[in-house]
Formats: sequence, structure tokens, C-alpha cells
Amino acid sequence: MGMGINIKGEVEKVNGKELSYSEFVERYMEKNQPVVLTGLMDDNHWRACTDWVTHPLAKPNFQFFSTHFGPSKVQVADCGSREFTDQKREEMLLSDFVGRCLQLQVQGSSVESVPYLKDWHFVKEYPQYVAYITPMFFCDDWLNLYLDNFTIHTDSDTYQRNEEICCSDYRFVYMGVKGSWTPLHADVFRSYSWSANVCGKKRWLFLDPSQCHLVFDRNMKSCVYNIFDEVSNSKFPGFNEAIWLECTQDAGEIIFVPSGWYHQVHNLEDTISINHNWFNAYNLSSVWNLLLRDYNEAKEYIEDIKDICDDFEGLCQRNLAANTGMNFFDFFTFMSYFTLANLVLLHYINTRNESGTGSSSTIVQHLLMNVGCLRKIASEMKHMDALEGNHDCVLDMIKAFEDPRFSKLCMQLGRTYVMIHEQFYLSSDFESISISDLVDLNIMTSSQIYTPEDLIKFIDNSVAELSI
Ligand SMILES: O=C(O)CCC(=O)C(=O)O
Repeated sequence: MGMGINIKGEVEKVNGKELSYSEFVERYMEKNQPVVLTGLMDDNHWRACTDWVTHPLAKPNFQFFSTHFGPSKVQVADCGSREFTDQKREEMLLSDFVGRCLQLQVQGSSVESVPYLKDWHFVKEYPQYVAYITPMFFCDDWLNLYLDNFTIHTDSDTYQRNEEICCSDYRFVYMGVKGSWTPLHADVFRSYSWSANVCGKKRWLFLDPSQCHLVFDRNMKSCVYNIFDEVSNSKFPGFNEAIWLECTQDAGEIIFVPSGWYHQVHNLEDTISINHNWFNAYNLSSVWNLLLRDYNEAKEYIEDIKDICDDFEGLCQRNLAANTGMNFFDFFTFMSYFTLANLVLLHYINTRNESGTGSSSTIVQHLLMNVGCLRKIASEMKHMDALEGNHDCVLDMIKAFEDPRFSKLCMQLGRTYVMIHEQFYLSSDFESISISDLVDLNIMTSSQIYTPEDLIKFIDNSVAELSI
């Protein structure tokens, strides 16, 4: 029998306008701690805060959604019915979802199945309608930057099925009536997320990653679904020991959800929120650790067919991609592109050699830190032979430099760091120039990357060329 959860305190709330980027990094990203940031959703730049909300009641403007986005196909969870580890979902037209919400307003809260629109890829679907600006704290986003130019997993059945909706990006709109909720979970890839309340109010319950074993069963296979249910003590023996943090998030507030924190969320009013998942050098090792854990699980699961299997490792990797959304090859490809992009930017800044550049500039420090983090993970991959048996070239530098998608990735990454570190003397450079203007290609076109060892050598040689 559950005894009610043990809440030890509230998530810190900070005025985002008084916080510098380096303070955000130091206090929250690096320490992997949650925070609520106020003051960052400026009505002048957030069309969502005016168009999507009725005034003066500050309720969702359902009519606006129906009129402007009615034909969109969206995923709607039925908060009253469970399907495996999540809620049952149904695809419907946005106009039909709005119809259900309006009907509920008439019927009141006596209805069992509360609908909740989730994971709407709004930015991808309506790129011309700029509903909001991603706050600077969350802009160093390698996941969405990569997906704007490349795809993560291209050759499996999973990809074919999910291509359009699931894999396009991790920028979402959520819209739920009072009483809608999200069951206990940790985020995809153990990414960070941020969630901004355009209107309404959410209650969040958080569990530190060091306590996550407490919400699992003895075999660490199934996780508690709803922490406010009567949770069986014999099935989840650690559950009553768990110590939770809570937070009530109001309209205009943005919550930062760190990597690997389990959380459950309840809409206390009709609520619209904007929600991104992302990762960068500060939490990339969490993504790698998750892949490693899921790989070992996938391997263990089919261990008994190992001897009769032609390509056991290949099968493990296929299953890993299907379960987790990427496999070692996909992750290493991602790492290789970001290594090259960071080194291109470092070489470029290094050759400009103007005042403000050099090893002391924060942008250079940031790029070097990124490369150091990528090298460290590559070294872990090397030590466990993570790409054993791979004969495919992961990254061909000459091809990458000819590929407009890679140039775009470099420019966008450069622009991000110029903005974050306010080094605007570089900003015009990243608007229009080509990759060959950015870097002397002779220094960098020597390699093809197949293995983590190749990537480490490439990093070491490239860094040695830099005179910083
Ligand atoms: O707002 C919600 O209902 C869920 C959001 C969430 O779980 C997340 O941001 O990870």
C-alpha cells in the first residue's frame, strides 16, 4: 500500500534576466540541477503568448488554433488509459482535439478520459510562423541542430515508420485541459529539456537520478507509472524511500529539466506549453551511458541465440536503434560531425587572430571544452570496441566539406556561440561565407573516420595545429 510520497522541497526559482550564461552553466547544466526561470518569455518576441491565449482570462485560445492550424494531424493522449509504460494515444486533427476540449468545458470534469495533445512538432510544421524564440540558455542544442540538417537513423524499419513525425526534431507544443497529466518517466536519450508555460499551471514532481532505482521493480525492468497511485510495496520495495522535489510552474515560467531526472507532470489548469529536448557537451556522456546500458540490455535479451546468429552484434545494434532511437554507429556519426564542426570553428577563429580571440576568449574555451568532451567519449568507445566490425566510413572530410548541410551546421553552431558569448565581431562571418573561407581545408582534409581511434587521432592532430 502506498503511504503518500515524501517531498523534501521545491525547485529553485530564479529571474532569468539576472542570470548570466556562465552562471546557468555552472549552477544548473554542469551540476545537473533543475531550476525555474522567470522573465524570459517576452510578449514582444513570443507570439505564442499573445495569439494562443485569450485575454484577459489567459486561457488557451482554442478558436485561434482551430482557425489557423485546424488540419494538422496531432497525437492526443487519453490520460485515463494506460498502454504499456505510457498513455494510450490517438492521432486526430487539431480541429477535432479542440472540439473535444470545448465539449469538456461544457461537461465539466466528470469525464474519465481527459485528452492531452503531446509532442506536436510545431516548429517543423509551421516554420514561417515564429511562435517563440528559444532563450539563450537553451540554444547550445546539438540534437535539434543536427536534425535540422541530417537524420539520426536512416536504414531500419523503425526509421521508415517514424520518419515524418518522430525523428524530425525534438521541439514540441503540448496542450492539455485541467486534469491532464504525464506519467513518471525520464526523457528521451537522457537529454535535457526545457518547458515554457504559455498559459496555465503545471505541478512537477522530480526525482534525482541517484534515487531512480527506487521507482523500479527488483529486476530494474518496470517503473512506477503514477506516483499518486497506491504503489505496491512488494513490487516496488524502494518506492517509499524516494525523496521528491516539487514545483508549481505558472504561466510565463520556464523549467529546466536536467538529464536523467524522473518526473511526473500534472496540468492544474488548461495549459499550453512549449517543450524542447536537447543535449550538448555538458550532458553528452549521459546519452552515451544510456546507450551503453540499453545496448547491454539488448544483448542480454538475445544472448541465448548468440551461437546460431550470423551477425549477433548487428542484431544487437538494430534492436538498440529500435528501442532507444539510435545505435552506436548513429551516435558516433553524430559525434564525428560535431567534432569536425567544433574544430573548423576553432581553426577559423585561430587564423583570424584579432584582439579578443586567442585562448582566453570564452568562445575558444567553449569550443575546446566541446572537443575535450567528444574526445573523452570517443576514448571510452575505443576501450570497449564499440564499433567493432564496422567497415563503413562514418565521416569523409572531403565529402563533408562539399556537403551544404555540413556547412550549414558549422555556420549555425558558430552563430550560436557568437550569440551566447556575445562575441559579435564574428557574427557577420557566420551569416554567409563558405566552409573554405572558414578554414584552410588543407589542414583538415586528410582523414576519413571509421573508428573512435581515428577520431581521437584526428582531434589530437588538429588541436596540435592550433597555436593557442
Ligand atoms: O508537460 C508535460 O506534461 C510533460 C513534459 C515532460 O515530461 C518533459 O518536458 O519532459
